[in-house]
Amino acid sequence: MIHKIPFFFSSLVILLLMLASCTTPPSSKTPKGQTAIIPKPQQMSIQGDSFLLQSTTKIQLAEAGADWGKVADYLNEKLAASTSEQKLEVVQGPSAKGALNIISDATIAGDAYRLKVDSEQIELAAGTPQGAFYGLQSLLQLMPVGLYGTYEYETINFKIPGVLIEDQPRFPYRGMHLDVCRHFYDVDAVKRYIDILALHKFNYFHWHLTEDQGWRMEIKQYPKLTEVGGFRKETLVGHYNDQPHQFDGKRYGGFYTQEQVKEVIEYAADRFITIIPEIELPGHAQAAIAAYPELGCTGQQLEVLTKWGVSDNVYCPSEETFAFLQNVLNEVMDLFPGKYIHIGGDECPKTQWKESEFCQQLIKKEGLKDEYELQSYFIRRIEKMINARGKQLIGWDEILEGGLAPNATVMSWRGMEGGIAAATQGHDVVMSPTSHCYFDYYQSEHEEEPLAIGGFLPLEKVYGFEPVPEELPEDKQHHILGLQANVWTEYIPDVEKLDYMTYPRAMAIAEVGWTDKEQRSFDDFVQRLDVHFQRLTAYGINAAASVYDLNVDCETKPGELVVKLSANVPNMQIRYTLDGSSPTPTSTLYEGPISVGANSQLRAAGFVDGAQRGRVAARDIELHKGVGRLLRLNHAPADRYAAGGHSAIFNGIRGSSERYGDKEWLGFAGKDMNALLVFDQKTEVKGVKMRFFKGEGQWIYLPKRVTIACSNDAKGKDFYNATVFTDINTETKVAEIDIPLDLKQGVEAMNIIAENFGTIPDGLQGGGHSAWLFVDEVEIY
Ligand code: TNX
Repeated sequence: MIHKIPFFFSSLVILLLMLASCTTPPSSKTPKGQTAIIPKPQQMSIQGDSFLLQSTTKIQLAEAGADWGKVADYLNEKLAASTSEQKLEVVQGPSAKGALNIISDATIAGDAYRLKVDSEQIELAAGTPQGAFYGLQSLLQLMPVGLYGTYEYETINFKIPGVLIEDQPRFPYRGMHLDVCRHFYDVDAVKRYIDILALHKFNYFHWHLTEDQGWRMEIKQYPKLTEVGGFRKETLVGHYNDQPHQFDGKRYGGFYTQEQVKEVIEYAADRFITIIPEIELPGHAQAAIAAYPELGCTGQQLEVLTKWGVSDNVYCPSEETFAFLQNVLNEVMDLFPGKYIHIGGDECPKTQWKESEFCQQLIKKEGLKDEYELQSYFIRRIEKMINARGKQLIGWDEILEGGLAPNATVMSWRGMEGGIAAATQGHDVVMSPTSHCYFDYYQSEHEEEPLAIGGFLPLEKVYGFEPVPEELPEDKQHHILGLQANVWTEYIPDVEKLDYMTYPRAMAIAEVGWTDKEQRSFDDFVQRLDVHFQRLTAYGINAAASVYDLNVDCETKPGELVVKLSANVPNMQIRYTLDGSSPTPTSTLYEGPISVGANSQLRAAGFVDGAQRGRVAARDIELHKGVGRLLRLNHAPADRYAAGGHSAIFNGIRGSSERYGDKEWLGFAGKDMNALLVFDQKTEVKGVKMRFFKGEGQWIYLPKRVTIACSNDAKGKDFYNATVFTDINTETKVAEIDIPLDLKQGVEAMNIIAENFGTIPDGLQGGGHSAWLFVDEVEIY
């Protein structure tokens, strides 16, 4: 039986429901938020009554010594900022009832801590001030979320739930990196970055200070490094792949004085974070060579690089260069108290060393095999300088090439392999592979994602990172010190975008670094993140909400498309429309794959408690004659560019006109696209439309020609009537072609071939390699 509700009444109900959903802040129902700690503690139980922290509560410090004081100071700083400048009195002495007691307990090892909250007192016990600092971070996350903000409360009056937490980090190295060279971040921005690291129990900040595009740290002995090397005349606009390159014509730069560097080092030390400075060598050094041309191999006067990529201009391994680097490193080591000095070592082209007579003679004189061994010679000499000062060299995994320096620590970025090789040789390793740790990569497939360097690294993938490779023998595993995520800033010009790219992915890295594997679950993480987002918002952080976007996967059937929608977070309702209208809390509820049998405009979004979370996913579906008719592709596309399956180019959905990494584009490495389509009856075909991506900077070329042949054989044999289409070109990133065909009499099968460009000419990006061919929708009409 169907009950009919009068129209005005049902509309009223809908209106009320919508109003209710709009006015309900997501925070109102989250008392669980008070125990949403990131990174998740190893052991935590909620027990007993809560403690009321008030302005009269005292901090009872059981141990003297400045570093214990830092823990109390940090808490007071946060309290003062989030209230009207209120602080707690700090008293030296043994534990007392009613107080927040910070206790030094020698039985607690390493950086572990124990936090016990009950109605009578708070007991924060640790073996070291650093451990107590981590306990304090957990305590802060038990307080209301506004504690991360500014002037959110009048007074200190916070209810803290009764808990017992026993916690310690999984890895001794938990790092985040920031490239301040491609784009410059001033002292305040760097301090803010460091503070957020502290909130998440990171203990290393890798400060990437020198690059081709800018030298950012004052060196007293070489003032031109910052005067000249600190500024570039202009900067590339848009993506490196957009050809021809265009520039903004604006001088850009900046640097830190040594006084400012000291200030940042102290700020980090107050948060138990060690800074690792990176002074890049022998490559990525064009800014230094622009300042002092004698450091290069050609002696040529260069300018600070204005575009991204890898420069051929590298240091010449001359005595003059080594003396320069010795002096620079001495000033760096005078300032930075930590044990590690990062010397880069990555992406050093050997072109100029091959051509330089000096380098060739040096290779002979030192009995080296080639330029790779020359690089290793270079690094070994630098290592001696660093070791002589009691410090340790750390470098990117290229420092393995030509032989590793005896005491070096390796940062493995091109994958896990470099790390495995180094650990096998008995060297320490920090894992930082592009696959899981590069926050300059895209984090969502959504069309509106801001420009990124490329790649695809969603939050769940970051969270799934395992830094200790299974294949590494157990007795070598202790060499994996931990992990680090990198924020390269070619496409990150300001703090707002820096936030967007870094958070919440950095929180996932924090948890992988801190919490044991067995304790972690992504679903649980995103639930805590829901609350954590409120803290980040209070702090003023522009974190990405991409995790709330939906995933859209399609499967083709003859003349039909089956669309699967899924959310990345639990407890999300998916609602959709097929008429192009925006989904609302009352749109059709997604309950399983949708069979789309007619042209439609799918719009879908996720809802939690009636409120939309994340963006609307939009797919315009045009069920042309080729949908579901693909019999096979005669050459397979590359796995990493076939996320939507082989039939993605015959599914009725067009991919992005800006990016080729989505589920609609197929990428063929050095191969043709050769598709065989079979219809289940004679079909009239009026033509074929096709889309190809052009990104010559990334080796992606348009096809030489397209050939279409027809067959009257139901199995796809005996082709005839080949139509050839050439001169494919475009001013934009995507070439769209339309090939009219006169096949009124109908065909049973078609063979469509887009011919790969072939070998890229010398002198161009990727010269000598075979080109990529990227194909999107092939529409048969
Ligand atoms: C490679 S990672 C680089 C950086 C770039 C980065 C962009 C590494 C050691 N070198 O110079 O900024 O790729 O993802």
